[in-house]
Amino acid sequence: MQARRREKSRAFWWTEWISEDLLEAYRVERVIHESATKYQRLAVLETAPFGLSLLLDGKMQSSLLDEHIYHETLVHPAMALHGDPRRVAVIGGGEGSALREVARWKTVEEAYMVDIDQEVVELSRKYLPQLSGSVYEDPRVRLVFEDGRKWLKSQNQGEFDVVIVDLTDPLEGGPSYLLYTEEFYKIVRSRLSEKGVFATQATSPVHNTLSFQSIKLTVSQVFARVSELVCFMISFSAPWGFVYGSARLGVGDLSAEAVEQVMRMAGVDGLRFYSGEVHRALLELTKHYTRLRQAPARIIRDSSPLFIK
Ligand code: SPD
Repeated sequence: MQARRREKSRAFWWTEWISEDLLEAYRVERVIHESATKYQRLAVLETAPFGLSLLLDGKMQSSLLDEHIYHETLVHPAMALHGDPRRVAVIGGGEGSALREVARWKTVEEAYMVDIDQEVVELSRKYLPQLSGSVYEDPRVRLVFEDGRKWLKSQNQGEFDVVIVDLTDPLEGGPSYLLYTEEFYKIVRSRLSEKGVFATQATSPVHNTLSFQSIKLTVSQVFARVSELVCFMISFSAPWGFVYGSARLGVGDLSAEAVEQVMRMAGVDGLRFYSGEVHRALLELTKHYTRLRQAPARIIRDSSPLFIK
């Protein structure tokens, strides 16, 4: 009892802006690690509601409670839309979870993960090894520490089947806001093969409405077909949006059976959230969430980036 009381007394409340109208507080049991990398502030916290968690610039990125919901929804619909992804690039995604999901596809021959911040990758491996699992031992995996936009630009045209963009939110002064612009999406499209598919995290359609709608509008300037999915992220305290771009198909064109079949053919297993049925359920929820709040949207450009709080 005595020990439990002492333990509790070290706990404190962490506050995090969800939007400029919403500040959240959650209990932190223990700070495992805190440092400033070359690009951002990094914290690994044992939180009471979400378990062990990685935060960048004060914002939740991945918690053991539900990171699989985010990463499975980001990666698998894009891979399923392509159907036979062989060369895949993850831009960002430093804790390794998106790469872990890509590697479930046996069709994949080469999977790049390109993160500007080597320290995020190293500290995640040290303090949150559950997130990357054994993915860095996979011979198909290539790790690159470089600005994702610069790196993608240096690749050949039509090189990738799927490009997954797994970033921190577009924060003013942060390392990722120039990877939400029309100029960046043009680079992505040109490095995708004809049937290539692109997926990006797209902030919350409910709490960051202008940002979500603007990301969608900006992607639609570049890709013929743009679609979206929303899932509820417990540790972000928000419904969370993902936008997919391609030449032809959108996520709404995939039936539950088609998703199951393509994943079976590709030997995908071990998923904890996503399935054909969940895909269809998310489409229904997405309509609901995106109807809840509407906002004007604008095209995001390098010269007029968009920031959230
Ligand atoms: N509000 C937090 C949003 C974080 C989005 N990116 C998470 C990246 C995890 N790989």
